[in-house]
Amino acid sequence: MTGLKSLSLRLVYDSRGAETVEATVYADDPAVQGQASAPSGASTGAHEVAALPPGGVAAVLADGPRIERALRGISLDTPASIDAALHAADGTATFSRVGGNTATAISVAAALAGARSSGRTLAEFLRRPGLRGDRFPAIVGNCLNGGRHAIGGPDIQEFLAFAPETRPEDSVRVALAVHRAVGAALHAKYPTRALGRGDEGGWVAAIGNMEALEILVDACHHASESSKLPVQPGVDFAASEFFRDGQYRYREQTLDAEGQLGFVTHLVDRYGLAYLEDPFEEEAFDSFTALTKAVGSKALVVGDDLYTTRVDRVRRGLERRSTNAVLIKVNQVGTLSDTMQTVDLARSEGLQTVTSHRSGETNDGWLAHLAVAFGSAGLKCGLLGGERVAKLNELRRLGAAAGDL
Ligand code: 2PG
Ligand code: MG
Repeated sequence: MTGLKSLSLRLVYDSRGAETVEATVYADDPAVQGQASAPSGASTGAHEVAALPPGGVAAVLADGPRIERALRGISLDTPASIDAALHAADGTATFSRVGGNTATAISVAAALAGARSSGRTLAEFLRRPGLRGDRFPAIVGNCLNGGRHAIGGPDIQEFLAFAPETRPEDSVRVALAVHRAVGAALHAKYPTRALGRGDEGGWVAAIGNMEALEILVDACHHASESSKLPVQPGVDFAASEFFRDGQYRYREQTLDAEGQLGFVTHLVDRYGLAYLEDPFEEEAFDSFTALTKAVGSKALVVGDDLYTTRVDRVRRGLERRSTNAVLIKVNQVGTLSDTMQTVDLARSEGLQTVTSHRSGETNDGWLAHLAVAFGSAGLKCGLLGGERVAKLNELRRLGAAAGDL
Protein backbone atom coordinates (compact mmCIF):
# COMPACT_ATOMS: atom_id res chain seq x y z
CA MET A 1 0.00 0.00 0.00
CA THR A 2 1.14 3.56 -0.76
CA GLY A 3 0.04 5.96 1.98
CA LEU A 4 -0.24 9.74 2.19
CA LYS A 5 2.78 11.08 4.05
CA SER A 6 2.10 14.80 3.92
CA LEU A 7 -0.03 17.43 2.29
CA SER A 8 0.61 21.03 1.42
CA LEU A 9 -2.08 23.54 0.47
CA ARG A 10 -1.52 26.92 -1.12
CA LEU A 11 -3.40 29.81 -2.65
CA VAL A 12 -3.35 30.07 -6.44
CA TYR A 13 -5.31 32.36 -8.76
CA ASP A 14 -7.73 31.10 -11.37
CA SER A 15 -8.34 32.54 -14.85
CA ARG A 16 -10.59 35.26 -13.41
CA GLY A 17 -7.94 36.21 -10.87
CA ALA A 18 -10.04 34.72 -8.07
CA GLU A 19 -8.40 32.87 -5.20
CA THR A 20 -8.56 29.09 -5.24
CA VAL A 21 -6.75 26.13 -3.69
CA GLU A 22 -3.86 24.04 -4.97
CA ALA A 23 -2.87 20.83 -3.17
CA THR A 24 0.31 18.77 -3.28
CA VAL A 25 0.08 15.25 -1.88
CA TYR A 26 3.33 13.48 -0.95
CA ALA A 27 3.40 9.68 -0.65
CA ASP A 28 5.57 7.50 1.60
CA ASP A 29 7.71 6.88 -1.45
CA PRO A 30 9.60 10.16 -1.91
CA ALA A 31 9.49 9.78 -5.70
CA VAL A 32 5.69 9.91 -5.68
CA GLN A 33 3.56 13.02 -5.44
CA GLY A 34 0.53 14.60 -7.09
CA GLN A 35 -0.47 18.22 -7.50
CA ALA A 36 -3.81 19.70 -8.55
CA SER A 37 -5.83 22.89 -8.26
CA ALA A 38 -9.58 23.48 -8.31
CA PRO A 39 -11.65 25.62 -10.70
CA SER A 40 -14.63 27.83 -9.74
CA GLY A 41 -18.02 28.54 -11.29
CA ALA A 42 -19.89 31.82 -11.78
CA SER A 43 -23.29 30.43 -12.75
CA THR A 44 -23.30 27.98 -9.86
CA GLY A 45 -26.22 25.64 -9.21
CA ALA A 46 -28.18 25.99 -5.96
CA HIS A 47 -27.35 22.38 -5.00
CA GLU A 48 -23.58 22.56 -5.37
CA VAL A 49 -21.39 22.12 -2.30
CA ALA A 50 -19.79 25.27 -0.86
CA ALA A 51 -16.71 26.19 -2.93
CA LEU A 52 -14.84 27.63 0.08
CA PRO A 53 -15.54 27.91 3.81
CA PRO A 54 -16.40 31.28 5.37
CA GLY A 55 -13.07 33.09 5.41
CA GLY A 56 -12.10 31.83 1.95
CA VAL A 57 -8.69 30.41 1.02
CA ALA A 58 -7.05 32.02 4.08
CA ALA A 59 -9.34 29.91 6.29
CA VAL A 60 -8.46 26.78 4.26
CA LEU A 61 -4.73 27.41 4.76
CA ALA A 62 -5.24 27.94 8.49
CA ASP A 63 -7.11 24.61 8.61
CA GLY A 64 -4.38 22.86 6.56
CA PRO A 65 -2.54 21.17 9.47
CA ARG A 66 -5.79 19.68 10.79
CA ILE A 67 -6.75 18.35 7.34
CA GLU A 68 -3.27 16.91 6.90
CA ARG A 69 -3.50 15.07 10.23
CA ALA A 70 -6.84 13.59 9.19
CA LEU A 71 -5.38 12.24 5.93
CA ARG A 72 -1.92 11.11 7.07
CA GLY A 73 -1.31 7.40 6.52
CA ILE A 74 -4.44 6.90 4.41
CA SER A 75 -4.06 4.69 1.32
CA LEU A 76 -3.58 6.37 -2.05
CA ASP A 77 -4.24 3.12 -3.91
CA THR A 78 -7.85 4.09 -4.72
CA PRO A 79 -9.66 7.45 -4.38
CA ALA A 80 -12.23 5.93 -1.99
CA SER A 81 -10.16 5.99 1.22
CA ILE A 82 -8.84 9.53 0.84
CA ASP A 83 -12.27 10.83 -0.15
CA ALA A 84 -13.94 9.16 2.85
CA ALA A 85 -11.31 10.76 5.11
CA LEU A 86 -12.01 14.15 3.51
CA HIS A 87 -15.72 13.78 4.28
CA ALA A 88 -14.88 12.82 7.86
CA ALA A 89 -12.55 15.81 8.27
CA ASP A 90 -15.28 18.09 6.97
CA GLY A 91 -18.21 16.64 8.89
CA THR A 92 -20.92 18.56 6.98
CA ALA A 93 -23.11 17.51 4.03
CA THR A 94 -21.95 20.43 1.89
CA PHE A 95 -18.18 20.63 2.47
CA SER A 96 -18.78 23.95 4.20
CA ARG A 97 -15.96 23.47 6.71
CA VAL A 98 -13.20 22.29 4.37
CA GLY A 99 -14.55 23.79 1.11
CA GLY A 100 -15.53 21.88 -2.03
CA ASN A 101 -12.59 23.37 -3.91
CA THR A 102 -10.17 22.22 -1.21
CA ALA A 103 -11.67 18.73 -1.35
CA THR A 104 -11.46 18.73 -5.16
CA ALA A 105 -7.80 19.80 -5.20
CA ILE A 106 -6.84 17.18 -2.59
CA SER A 107 -8.92 14.39 -4.12
CA VAL A 108 -7.41 14.90 -7.59
CA ALA A 109 -3.86 15.43 -6.24
CA ALA A 110 -4.17 12.18 -4.25
CA ALA A 111 -5.43 10.32 -7.34
CA LEU A 112 -2.50 11.67 -9.36
CA ALA A 113 -0.12 10.36 -6.67
CA GLY A 114 -1.95 7.00 -6.66
CA ALA A 115 -1.73 6.80 -10.45
CA ARG A 116 1.97 7.63 -10.39
CA SER A 117 2.78 5.05 -7.73
CA SER A 118 1.08 2.34 -9.79
CA GLY A 119 2.72 3.44 -13.06
CA ARG A 120 -0.57 4.43 -14.69
CA THR A 121 -1.95 7.62 -16.18
CA LEU A 122 -4.76 9.34 -14.29
CA ALA A 123 -7.14 8.23 -17.09
CA GLU A 124 -6.14 4.59 -16.51
CA PHE A 125 -6.24 4.91 -12.72
CA LEU A 126 -9.82 6.26 -12.75
CA ARG A 127 -11.15 4.19 -15.67
CA ARG A 128 -14.73 3.09 -15.01
CA PRO A 129 -15.53 -0.63 -14.98
CA GLY A 130 -16.70 -2.03 -18.28
CA LEU A 131 -14.91 0.53 -20.45
CA ARG A 132 -12.80 -1.24 -23.00
CA GLY A 133 -10.00 0.83 -24.51
CA ASP A 134 -10.15 4.58 -24.76
CA ARG A 135 -13.28 6.35 -25.90
CA PHE A 136 -12.34 9.89 -26.84
CA PRO A 137 -15.05 12.41 -26.07
CA ALA A 138 -16.61 14.89 -28.46
CA ILE A 139 -15.31 18.42 -27.94
CA VAL A 140 -18.03 20.75 -26.70
CA GLY A 141 -16.15 23.99 -27.28
CA ASN A 142 -17.24 27.47 -26.29
CA CYS A 143 -17.15 29.86 -29.26
CA LEU A 144 -19.30 32.81 -28.12
CA ASN A 145 -20.02 33.84 -24.54
CA GLY A 146 -23.10 35.45 -23.02
CA GLY A 147 -25.01 35.53 -19.75
CA ARG A 148 -22.85 35.66 -16.62
CA HIS A 149 -19.64 35.06 -18.55
CA ALA A 150 -19.79 38.13 -20.79
CA ILE A 151 -20.87 41.69 -20.06
CA GLY A 152 -23.11 43.08 -22.82
CA GLY A 153 -23.45 39.83 -24.80
CA PRO A 154 -26.52 37.65 -25.52
CA ASP A 155 -28.54 36.24 -22.58
CA ILE A 156 -27.87 32.64 -23.58
CA GLN A 157 -24.66 31.80 -21.74
CA GLU A 158 -22.76 29.68 -24.24
CA PHE A 159 -22.75 29.10 -28.01
CA LEU A 160 -20.90 25.85 -28.56
CA ALA A 161 -19.22 23.84 -31.30
CA PHE A 162 -20.09 20.17 -30.85
CA ALA A 163 -17.35 18.21 -32.61
CA PRO A 164 -18.31 14.52 -32.46
CA GLU A 165 -16.33 11.78 -30.75
CA THR A 166 -13.39 10.92 -32.89
CA ARG A 167 -9.64 11.28 -32.83
CA PRO A 168 -8.82 14.25 -30.55
CA GLU A 169 -6.57 15.58 -33.28
CA ASP A 170 -9.62 16.08 -35.51
CA SER A 171 -12.24 17.14 -32.97
CA VAL A 172 -9.97 19.81 -31.48
CA ARG A 173 -8.99 21.08 -34.93
CA VAL A 174 -12.54 21.50 -36.19
CA ALA A 175 -13.80 23.06 -32.94
CA LEU A 176 -11.00 25.65 -33.17
CA ALA A 177 -11.97 26.28 -36.79
CA VAL A 178 -15.51 27.14 -35.67
CA HIS A 179 -14.15 29.58 -33.06
CA ARG A 180 -12.03 31.25 -35.76
CA ALA A 181 -14.98 31.43 -38.16
CA VAL A 182 -17.19 33.05 -35.51
CA GLY A 183 -14.50 35.69 -34.91
CA ALA A 184 -14.09 36.32 -38.64
CA ALA A 185 -17.85 36.71 -39.12
CA LEU A 186 -18.11 39.20 -36.25
CA HIS A 187 -15.14 41.22 -37.56
CA ALA A 188 -16.61 41.29 -41.07
CA LYS A 189 -20.08 42.32 -39.88
CA TYR A 190 -18.99 44.96 -37.37
CA PRO A 191 -15.58 46.18 -38.57
CA THR A 192 -15.51 49.25 -36.32
CA ARG A 193 -16.90 47.71 -33.11
CA ALA A 194 -14.67 46.51 -30.30
CA LEU A 195 -14.67 42.74 -30.00
CA GLY A 196 -13.45 40.80 -26.98
CA ARG A 197 -13.43 37.41 -25.34
CA GLY A 198 -15.37 36.31 -22.26
CA ASP A 199 -14.54 34.20 -19.21
CA GLU A 200 -14.33 30.95 -21.17
CA GLY A 201 -12.41 32.31 -24.14
CA GLY A 202 -15.43 32.58 -26.45
CA TRP A 203 -16.08 35.81 -28.35
CA VAL A 204 -18.15 38.56 -26.74
CA ALA A 205 -20.18 40.89 -28.95
CA ALA A 206 -23.13 43.20 -28.31
CA ILE A 207 -25.56 41.06 -30.28
CA GLY A 208 -28.80 39.23 -29.47
CA ASN A 209 -29.44 35.51 -29.10
CA MET A 210 -30.79 34.90 -32.58
CA GLU A 211 -27.97 36.75 -34.32
CA ALA A 212 -25.45 34.82 -32.23
CA LEU A 213 -27.11 31.55 -33.26
CA GLU A 214 -27.07 32.48 -36.95
CA ILE A 215 -23.36 33.29 -36.74
CA LEU A 216 -22.60 30.04 -34.89
CA VAL A 217 -24.55 27.90 -37.35
CA ASP A 218 -22.80 29.51 -40.36
CA ALA A 219 -19.43 29.10 -38.67
CA CYS A 220 -20.08 25.37 -38.08
CA HIS A 221 -21.01 25.02 -41.72
CA HIS A 222 -17.86 26.78 -42.98
CA ALA A 223 -15.56 24.96 -40.56
CA SER A 224 -17.03 21.61 -41.54
CA GLU A 225 -16.74 22.33 -45.28
CA SER A 226 -13.15 23.49 -45.11
CA SER A 227 -11.91 20.76 -42.75
CA LYS A 228 -14.12 17.97 -44.15
CA LEU A 229 -14.96 17.06 -40.54
CA PRO A 230 -18.39 17.04 -38.89
CA VAL A 231 -19.29 19.73 -36.34
CA GLN A 232 -22.70 20.86 -35.08
CA PRO A 233 -24.03 23.84 -33.13
CA GLY A 234 -25.08 23.63 -29.47
CA VAL A 235 -25.93 25.91 -26.55
CA ASP A 236 -25.84 26.14 -22.77
CA PHE A 237 -28.82 28.31 -21.84
CA ALA A 238 -27.93 28.38 -18.11
CA ALA A 239 -31.63 29.21 -17.85
CA SER A 240 -31.71 29.55 -14.04
CA GLU A 241 -29.75 32.77 -14.53
CA PHE A 242 -32.61 34.53 -16.35
CA PHE A 243 -35.56 32.76 -14.71
CA ARG A 244 -37.47 35.03 -12.31
CA ASP A 245 -41.00 34.81 -10.88
CA GLY A 246 -41.94 31.82 -12.99
CA GLN A 247 -40.79 33.32 -16.32
CA TYR A 248 -37.81 33.00 -18.61
CA ARG A 249 -36.83 36.65 -19.07
CA TYR A 250 -34.75 37.24 -22.18
CA ARG A 251 -34.01 40.80 -23.22
CA GLU A 252 -36.06 40.20 -26.38
CA GLN A 253 -38.97 38.19 -24.92
CA THR A 254 -40.51 36.75 -21.74
CA LEU A 255 -41.70 33.14 -21.81
CA ASP A 256 -43.50 30.82 -19.40
CA ALA A 257 -42.41 27.16 -19.15
CA GLU A 258 -44.53 26.10 -22.10
CA GLY A 259 -43.30 29.02 -24.19
CA GLN A 260 -39.71 28.11 -23.39
CA LEU A 261 -40.36 24.49 -24.43
CA GLY A 262 -41.78 25.71 -27.76
CA PHE A 263 -38.89 28.15 -28.26
CA VAL A 264 -36.17 25.54 -27.60
CA THR A 265 -37.88 22.94 -29.81
CA HIS A 266 -38.12 25.55 -32.57
CA LEU A 267 -34.39 26.32 -32.26
CA VAL A 268 -33.54 22.61 -32.58
CA ASP A 269 -35.64 22.31 -35.75
CA ARG A 270 -34.45 25.55 -37.29
CA TYR A 271 -30.73 25.38 -36.47
CA GLY A 272 -30.08 21.67 -36.03
CA LEU A 273 -28.80 22.16 -32.48
CA ALA A 274 -27.20 18.91 -31.34
CA TYR A 275 -26.44 19.91 -27.73
CA LEU A 276 -28.82 21.61 -25.26
CA GLU A 277 -27.64 22.28 -21.71
CA ASP A 278 -29.88 23.66 -18.95
CA PRO A 279 -32.67 24.88 -21.24
CA PHE A 280 -34.89 25.19 -18.13
CA GLU A 281 -34.33 26.37 -14.58
CA GLU A 282 -32.77 24.01 -12.07
CA GLU A 283 -35.96 22.58 -10.51
CA ALA A 284 -37.92 22.07 -13.76
CA PHE A 285 -37.50 18.27 -14.03
CA ASP A 286 -40.84 17.93 -15.85
CA SER A 287 -40.03 20.57 -18.48
CA PHE A 288 -36.80 18.70 -19.19
CA THR A 289 -38.82 15.50 -19.58
CA ALA A 290 -41.11 17.08 -22.18
CA LEU A 291 -38.14 18.43 -24.15
CA THR A 292 -36.24 15.12 -24.05
CA LYS A 293 -39.35 13.39 -25.34
CA ALA A 294 -39.61 15.89 -28.19
CA VAL A 295 -35.97 16.19 -29.31
CA GLY A 296 -33.97 13.59 -27.36
CA SER A 297 -33.48 11.43 -30.45
CA LYS A 298 -31.64 14.23 -32.28
CA ALA A 299 -29.91 16.21 -29.52
CA LEU A 300 -28.12 15.65 -26.24
CA VAL A 301 -30.29 17.19 -23.51
CA VAL A 302 -27.88 17.86 -20.66
CA GLY A 303 -28.55 18.69 -17.00
CA ASP A 304 -25.96 20.85 -15.27
CA ASP A 305 -27.56 23.04 -12.56
CA LEU A 306 -30.43 20.53 -12.69
CA TYR A 307 -28.20 17.77 -11.26
CA THR A 308 -25.07 19.49 -9.91
CA THR A 309 -23.36 16.07 -10.35
CA ARG A 310 -25.38 14.71 -7.39
CA VAL A 311 -26.44 11.11 -7.39
CA ASP A 312 -29.78 11.82 -5.66
CA ARG A 313 -30.74 14.44 -8.24
CA VAL A 314 -29.69 12.21 -11.16
CA ARG A 315 -31.93 9.51 -9.65
CA ARG A 316 -34.84 11.94 -9.73
CA GLY A 317 -34.06 12.73 -13.36
CA LEU A 318 -33.93 9.02 -14.20
CA GLU A 319 -37.34 8.38 -12.64
CA ARG A 320 -38.83 11.08 -14.86
CA ARG A 321 -36.60 10.48 -17.91
CA SER A 322 -35.74 14.18 -17.71
CA THR A 323 -32.58 14.19 -19.83
CA ASN A 324 -30.42 11.87 -21.87
CA ALA A 325 -27.16 13.29 -20.48
CA VAL A 326 -25.57 14.55 -17.25
CA LEU A 327 -22.93 17.27 -16.95
CA ILE A 328 -20.07 16.23 -14.66
CA LYS A 329 -18.11 18.77 -12.59
CA VAL A 330 -16.02 17.47 -9.67
CA ASN A 331 -16.21 20.61 -7.55
CA GLN A 332 -20.02 20.56 -7.59
CA VAL A 333 -19.77 17.56 -5.22
CA GLY A 334 -16.19 17.92 -3.95
CA THR A 335 -14.47 14.55 -4.51
CA LEU A 336 -13.67 12.11 -7.30
CA SER A 337 -15.53 9.33 -5.44
CA ASP A 338 -18.77 11.34 -5.27
CA THR A 339 -18.31 12.24 -8.93
CA MET A 340 -17.72 8.65 -9.99
CA GLN A 341 -20.77 7.46 -8.11
CA THR A 342 -22.82 9.78 -10.32
CA VAL A 343 -20.93 8.74 -13.46
CA ASP A 344 -21.48 5.05 -12.66
CA LEU A 345 -25.19 5.54 -12.02
CA ALA A 346 -25.57 7.45 -15.29
CA ARG A 347 -23.64 4.81 -17.23
CA SER A 348 -25.59 1.92 -15.76
CA GLU A 349 -28.88 3.58 -16.72
CA GLY A 350 -27.84 4.51 -20.26
CA LEU A 351 -27.41 8.25 -19.65
CA GLN A 352 -24.48 9.91 -21.40
CA THR A 353 -22.01 12.01 -19.41
CA VAL A 354 -20.27 15.23 -20.46
CA THR A 355 -17.25 16.12 -18.33
CA SER A 356 -16.91 19.87 -17.92
CA HIS A 357 -14.60 22.73 -17.05
CA ARG A 358 -15.75 25.72 -14.93
CA SER A 359 -15.77 29.32 -16.05
CA GLY A 360 -12.90 30.14 -13.66
CA GLU A 361 -10.16 27.62 -14.53
CA THR A 362 -6.56 26.83 -13.71
CA ASN A 363 -3.84 25.59 -16.05
CA ASP A 364 -4.26 21.95 -14.98
CA GLY A 365 -4.92 19.28 -17.59
CA TRP A 366 -6.52 16.59 -15.40
CA LEU A 367 -10.00 17.25 -16.78
CA ALA A 368 -9.07 15.55 -20.06
CA HIS A 369 -8.10 12.37 -18.16
CA LEU A 370 -11.44 12.37 -16.35
CA ALA A 371 -13.42 12.66 -19.59
CA VAL A 372 -11.58 9.62 -20.98
CA ALA A 373 -11.72 7.63 -17.71
CA PHE A 374 -15.48 8.20 -17.45
CA GLY A 375 -16.14 7.21 -21.08
CA SER A 376 -17.85 10.57 -21.50
CA ALA A 377 -19.66 11.49 -24.68
CA GLY A 378 -18.19 14.98 -24.40
CA LEU A 379 -15.42 17.10 -22.93
CA LYS A 380 -16.88 20.57 -22.40
CA CYS A 381 -14.15 23.16 -22.50
CA GLY A 382 -13.24 26.60 -23.75
CA LEU A 383 -11.12 26.73 -26.90
CA LEU A 384 -8.86 29.74 -26.33
CA GLY A 385 -6.84 30.94 -23.34
CA GLY A 386 -3.98 28.99 -21.74
CA GLU A 387 -6.21 27.44 -19.06
CA ARG A 388 -8.57 26.04 -21.74
CA VAL A 389 -5.93 24.99 -24.29
CA ALA A 390 -4.17 23.06 -21.49
CA LYS A 391 -7.10 20.61 -21.43
CA LEU A 392 -7.29 20.30 -25.22
CA ASN A 393 -3.56 19.66 -25.51
CA GLU A 394 -3.74 17.03 -22.76
CA LEU A 395 -6.56 15.26 -24.63
CA ARG A 396 -4.45 15.30 -27.78
CA ARG A 397 -1.55 13.80 -25.79
CA LEU A 398 -3.83 10.99 -24.62
CA GLY A 399 -4.91 10.49 -28.21
CA ALA A 400 -1.29 10.34 -29.33
CA ALA A 401 -0.44 7.82 -26.61
CA ALA A 402 -3.30 5.64 -27.81
CA GLY A 403 -1.86 5.69 -31.32
CA ASP A 404 -4.25 8.32 -32.59
CA LEU A 405 -1.70 10.68 -34.17
C1 2PG B 1 -21.62 26.00 -17.00
C2 2PG B 1 -20.25 26.40 -16.52
C3 2PG B 1 -19.13 26.03 -17.42
P1 2PG B 1 -19.81 27.95 -14.52
O1 2PG B 1 -22.62 26.66 -16.69
O2 2PG B 1 -21.74 24.97 -17.62
O3 2PG B 1 -19.31 26.34 -18.75
O4 2PG B 1 -20.18 27.69 -16.06
O5 2PG B 1 -18.52 27.32 -14.26
O6 2PG B 1 -19.80 29.46 -14.38
O7 2PG B 1 -20.91 27.32 -13.72
MG1 MG C 1 -23.92 24.90 -17.64
